[in-house]
Amino acid sequence: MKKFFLILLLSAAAFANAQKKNYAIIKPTDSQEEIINKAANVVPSPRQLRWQKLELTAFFHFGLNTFTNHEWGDGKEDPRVFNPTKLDARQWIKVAKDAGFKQVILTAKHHDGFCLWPTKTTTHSVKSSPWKNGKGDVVKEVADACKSQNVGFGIYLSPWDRNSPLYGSEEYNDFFVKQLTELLTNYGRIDEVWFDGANGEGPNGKKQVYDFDRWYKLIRKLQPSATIAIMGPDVRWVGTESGYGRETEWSVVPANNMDQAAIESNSQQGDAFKPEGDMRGDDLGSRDKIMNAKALVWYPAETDVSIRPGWFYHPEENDKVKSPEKLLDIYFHSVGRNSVLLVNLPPDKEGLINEADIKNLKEWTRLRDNIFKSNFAKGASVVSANGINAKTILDNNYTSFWTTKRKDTAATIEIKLKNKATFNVLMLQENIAIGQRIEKFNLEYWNGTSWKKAAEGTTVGYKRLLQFDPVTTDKIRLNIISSRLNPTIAELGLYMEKSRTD
Ligand code: FUL
Repeated sequence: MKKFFLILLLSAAAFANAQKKNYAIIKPTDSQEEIINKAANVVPSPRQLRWQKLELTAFFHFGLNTFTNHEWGDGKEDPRVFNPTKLDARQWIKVAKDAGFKQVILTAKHHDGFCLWPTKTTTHSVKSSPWKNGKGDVVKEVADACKSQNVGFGIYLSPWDRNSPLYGSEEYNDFFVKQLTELLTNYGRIDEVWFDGANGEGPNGKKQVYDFDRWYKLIRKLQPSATIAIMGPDVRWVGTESGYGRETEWSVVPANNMDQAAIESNSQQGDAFKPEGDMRGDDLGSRDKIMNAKALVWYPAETDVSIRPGWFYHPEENDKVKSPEKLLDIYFHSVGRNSVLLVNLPPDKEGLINEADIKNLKEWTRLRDNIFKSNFAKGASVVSANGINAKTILDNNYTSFWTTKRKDTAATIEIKLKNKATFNVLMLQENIAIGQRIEKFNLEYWNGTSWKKAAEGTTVGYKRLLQFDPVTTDKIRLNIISSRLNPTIAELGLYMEKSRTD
């Protein structure tokens, strides 16, 4: 009998979890407390959670601009200039994988309209180029290299097309759907579709009204596990191309254009949200921001940045590749600020990632490995008076987590290290499958006579990294000062970044 009740209880818990959604509707009658509760219970969809765990993804900007030495083509370029002599997509993927990137995104078509695959929709493609006598397919080569090296594959298809004569008419949406269909059916699994926000004039001076709803439905149908980024409902632009995310980064943000009718019909769930508004403010999701929202949605940040000043390869930028130290700083301020980092590695005219970029990527990887190889908290004893499962914050398993008893939203976790250690980096992870909740925390260390503050922060989310002056101690405590609902910590790490103190 007891067993029966246990099963009943467990399945009730599983049911409650299954009920969790990546959005919440706010009623005009909801109290402030109800709104905060709703925000704390919004969770990523399975595709958003998979994407968040990638941490590092790479962009490949490659196309006619690589050969004309431009950033934006005007659509009038001669496709015959596209002729990479040594193109080897396996090299691109190996370079990316060795640097820790888990997924890549290729510019299948940039604003100039030139298609890197032999599309049936236009002759402005690799088919009209001398490369492989017009028989080549860059999308296929990259997709195949990703499959064989077990790296995720995504496509960038620019809605803005400066070559298509259809641009500016309803037929352009049909044309775009055909291009998307080719890409989503002929290349195996697609993990991300990236729609850029640029929307200028086409060759005949007209602007286009994009039929995003139709495009989203097509992607959901053909590649249901793909995230749709930027001008899409799954992944938000962080708001800058500097590589630096915001200090306080909430993945739950207001969405005032949720389509109620679509939400109510089950089949549409998850597609009912259209991105809107300016993503560049310092604060998108604080209590103040969500108080007046009509709806809340899980809409996490992606930080895109190029390893070079431009997005496309330019030979004169070979000595302007971001240094390993700069890339490390970017890592701390993007992945370490609750976002996924998307670094652009533009292949050169030969069709290879240039040596200058490879050199800095290798050194960046070495710097990261050196810092994160030893967690000084490993094997420590962990106690928290009003918490449960405290030990799990050191079990290297993201799914198990510490949380508080009753309705406590503040707590202290005390950690006694196995040995005295010197460290200057704190890593925290919330279990976002439960929701993003922590609003304020600090880290204190015992200096032999009293507790001293080493670092403090606001949001945590999927991952938070904090750098501080080195401390030597065998006792620390993490104080969760405020949280929207019971906080969770999935993992905690203490590391030493030597290069900062050398
Ligand atoms: C921008 C584009 O205009 C750039 O060329 C680049 O593709 C970047 C990632 O997005 O909006």
